[in-house]
Amino acid sequence: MSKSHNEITYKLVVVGDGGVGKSALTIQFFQKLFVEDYDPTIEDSYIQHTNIDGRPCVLDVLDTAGQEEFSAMREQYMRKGDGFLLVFSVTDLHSFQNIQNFHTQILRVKDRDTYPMILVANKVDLVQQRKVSEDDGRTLATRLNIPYIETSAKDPPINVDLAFHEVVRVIRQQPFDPKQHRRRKAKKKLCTIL
Ligand SMILES: Nc1nc2c(ncn2[C@@H]2O[C@H](COP(=O)(O)OP(=O)(O)OP(=O)(O)O)[C@@H](O)[C@H]2O)c(=O)[nH]1
Ligand SMILES: [Mg+2]
Repeated sequence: MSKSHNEITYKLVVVGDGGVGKSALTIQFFQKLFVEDYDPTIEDSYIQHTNIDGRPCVLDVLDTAGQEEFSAMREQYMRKGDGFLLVFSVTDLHSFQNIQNFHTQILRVKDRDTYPMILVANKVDLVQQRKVSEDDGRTLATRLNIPYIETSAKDPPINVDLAFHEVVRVIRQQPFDPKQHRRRKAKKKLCTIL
């Protein structure tokens, strides 16, 4: 999080397996249109001034690559994120099973026990092809202790704005981080000694 002119910038990172709809969700949120074609992402970023719960802010969203061949870039973008959308497709069981790995890797990179994240079950419009039930999704979210949101990036969109706004709410609810405070204090002390 950074602050300038009284406007906080939230860096949000969208992660999940290839083809689950990370780009479709991000583009639906920023441009209000559904991208029908699948064009695998390497890395894209979007920025927008907005207002969430009456408080102006800037959303800086990183749409990441889900394809395995780009997985080496993961640690780097994970380090930068203030909050994460962990996306799976309800039509793809493997993408659901992989959520745990993304969750574990984020906590390891952040060196924390918890971090602002939400679980996003996308493509809920594809009712006939659904492989992961809402119950299974909610159970995983409860186990990870993060909010659960079912979305569709297709028109008419379902819960797309809600998903992005919810991560910001989770970031805002974060208690004061004593670890960062300690580090800053320690630095100050060192300067006085010098
Ligand atoms: N029906 C339906 N199709 C979707 C939805 N979201 C994405 N898709 C389609 O699924 C395909 C893959 O979507 P992308 O958004 O490109 O997937 P991605 O997660 O960004 O994939 P990578 O960039 O490779 O990681 C595209 O053809 C989209 O149109 C959705 O909510 N419903
Ligand atoms: Mg993409």
